[in-house]
Amino acid sequence: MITLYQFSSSPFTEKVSRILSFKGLDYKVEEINRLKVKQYNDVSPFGKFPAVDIDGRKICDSTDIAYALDEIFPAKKLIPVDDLLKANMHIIEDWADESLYFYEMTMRISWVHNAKDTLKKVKSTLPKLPDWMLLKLIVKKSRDIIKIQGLGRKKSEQIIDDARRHLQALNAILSKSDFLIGSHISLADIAVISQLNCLLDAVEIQEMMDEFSAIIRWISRVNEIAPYRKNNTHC
Ligand SMILES: N[C@@H](CCC(=O)N[C@@H](CS)C(=O)NCC(=O)O)C(=O)O
Repeated sequence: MITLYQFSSSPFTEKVSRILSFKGLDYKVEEINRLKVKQYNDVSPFGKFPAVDIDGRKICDSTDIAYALDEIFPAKKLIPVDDLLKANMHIIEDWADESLYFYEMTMRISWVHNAKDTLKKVKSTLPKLPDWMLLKLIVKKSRDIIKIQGLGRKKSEQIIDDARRHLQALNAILSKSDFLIGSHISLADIAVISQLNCLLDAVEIQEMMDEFSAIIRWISRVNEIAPYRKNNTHC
């Protein structure tokens, strides 16, 4: 039995959900109340989610979860066996998790005009407060984080240019190849699409997507093989 402990609004939840669906695994979802994170210390001692319980084995961090799932359920692997492919996969996965993540946080959550729409999607993971208060809360929290991280100190035009450069790089790879690493889907594709899907909530990203036809075709390809099932079994 697999339980996924999640904040449904998180790109890392989407990443784990896509891995589970790619592998054809059934699982139960437990949505975490952000005010009660401490109650889940046994599954996530760092208080970050997603985390999973696989037959009593508790794992947090989407990367560790991915490696564990490949080890326990090796029939359909997402981590290449070849050392060079695995190294390239690791670098792209880490770039998605540690760089693209802050672009989605900045553009989709800290920019108020996008955050208003994002709020509708993320409300279920937040305390029950009036919308105006929630909006203020998510914008402030994300701004505090990205200010320390650095992106929050850049002008919005610079951030949009950075994001466009990231998408140009992806599009260049995907113009030559069906997947980001080699000829098969890997954890790199799943990590990137999960961040990109959140980035797509930002109107500035939506507006530039017609420049990136190879990315659009790749999104359909990955969605087919490793779909994001937003609400699995809620308990
Ligand atoms: N490296 C972690 C990142 C997970 C992460 O940052 N999750 C965020 C939600 S998007 C979280 O739990 N934030 C709560 C907090 O930082 O207190 C992973 O890959 O799972």
